[in-house]
Amino acid sequence: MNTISPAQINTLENGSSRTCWERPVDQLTGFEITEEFERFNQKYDMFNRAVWDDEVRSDRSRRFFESYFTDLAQFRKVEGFQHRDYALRNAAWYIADFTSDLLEMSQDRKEGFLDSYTMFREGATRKTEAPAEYNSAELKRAGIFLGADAIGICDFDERWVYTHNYSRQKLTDKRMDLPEDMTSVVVIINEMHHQTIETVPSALSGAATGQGYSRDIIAVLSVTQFIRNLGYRAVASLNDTALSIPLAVQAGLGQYGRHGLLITPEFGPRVRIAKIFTDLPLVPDAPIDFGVTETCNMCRRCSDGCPVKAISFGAPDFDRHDGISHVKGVKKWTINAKKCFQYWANQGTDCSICIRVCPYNKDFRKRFNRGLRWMLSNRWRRLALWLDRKLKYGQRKPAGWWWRQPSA
Ligand code: B12
Ligand code: SF4
Ligand code: SF4
Repeated sequence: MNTISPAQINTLENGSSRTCWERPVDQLTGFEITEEFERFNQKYDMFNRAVWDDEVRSDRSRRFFESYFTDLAQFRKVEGFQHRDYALRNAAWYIADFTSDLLEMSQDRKEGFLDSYTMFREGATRKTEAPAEYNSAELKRAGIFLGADAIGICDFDERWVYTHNYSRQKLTDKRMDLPEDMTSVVVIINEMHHQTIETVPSALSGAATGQGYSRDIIAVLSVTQFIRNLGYRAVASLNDTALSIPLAVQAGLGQYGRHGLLITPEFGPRVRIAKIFTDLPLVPDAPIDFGVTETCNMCRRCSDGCPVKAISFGAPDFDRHDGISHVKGVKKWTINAKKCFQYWANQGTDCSICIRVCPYNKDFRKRFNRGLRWMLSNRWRRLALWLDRKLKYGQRKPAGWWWRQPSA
């Protein structure tokens, strides 16, 4: 197991009273964590600041959230932001919204989106007794069957667990429901729709976000219930409870990109991530390296493409922009989250331009695209990036183009 508590590390090193947050797994992922590190409180992420912090909350941000639930007629404007686009976006979000609204009034629970899920059936009273290797293989087979597009496993790592979740109803910190003795994290990936994301910025591309969430929820709830049916504890989580990206990297699902997102070999950054905390004995996967860091060192497509220049052009650093919305003591590329969210609020839907333009955002069922991905992993990288531009990958397509496509 890779997890060592901070106290153990202090004893191992020089007996200093400072907490050292490094873990053996960091040698495999390349993560650089200093003693400044503090676990993050969900209250300070942009979605939550938009409900309590006047620096982020505005009429526009209120209208942005309302647009997911109100009469859409007011949005009949330019292409991609018309009535039909919002209608599809909000329909794609429907399953996510449905689960998230389930217990809001009765139990101060916003199940899902920014809360942990609690709606499971009792599991088995007797535990299966299979070895960890078998459990891992069977969990992955079951997970793909239950709707996940990819699954990885890492050891439980408390660094990425929030100190608190946040109650958007009471505007207070909320107790974490996570038991302290979870041993593993199962990370689930679901692909987002390629063509609608080619139309971003648009409300239509927001349908890919909503559909990704809805599919992710079906997979994460089903896999969680599967583990409980094996007799073990399992806590399902979408955006709540912990930071998904470092867990996904540790679980071998991909690498971290300049745009601050996980890049997977199968779908690039065009994925949604969910995770399950469990005590089912499992074998962790090894982190992978397919050349993403070297590509990002050469490429600036996301930094150039971001309309509000929220993505760094420089090397990874400890910069936290306005401070409170970013984790402390981690060397990484960090987007300016306030600028990003304000852009969403201004345009009335979410954005994924940084996903659209990324050279890893391709349909890798096509052989030619697999060839480009191969080139991005080796000395042909520069040529691959040149071809990517030359062949106009990542260019915006009009939403009308998608609506006119023949139905598959
Ligand atoms: C809040 C939030 C946002 C905020 C910004 C974050 C913030 N600071 O408030 C806003 C609303 C602006 C936003 C925007 C987007 N988001 Co967002 N967001 C989240 C959410 C719910 C919480 C993250 C958080 O607490 N951040 C606060 C602090 C920790 O931020 P930070 O220090 O800048 O760290 C960020 C990264 O550097 C990384 N990170 C954190 N710690 C560490 C440590 C190491 C070692 C490394 C390598 C990375 C890393 O994760 C953080 C992501 O915000 C996560 C879900 C989750 N629980 O992880 C989804 C999530 C990260 N978002 C996601 C996506 C896809 C998007 C968007 C593309 C929007 C869209 N259309 O879906 C954009 C992309 C913007 C960008 N380039 O990053 C996906 C990422 C998928 C992927 N491929 O990686 C997630 C995982 C949601 C999901 N269910 O899939 N998001
Ligand atoms: S989501 Fe849009 S605004 Fe935010 S960082 Fe990506 S490109 Fe920039
Ligand atoms: S667009 Fe280029 S720099 Fe940005 S994450 Fe993708 S590969 Fe890296």
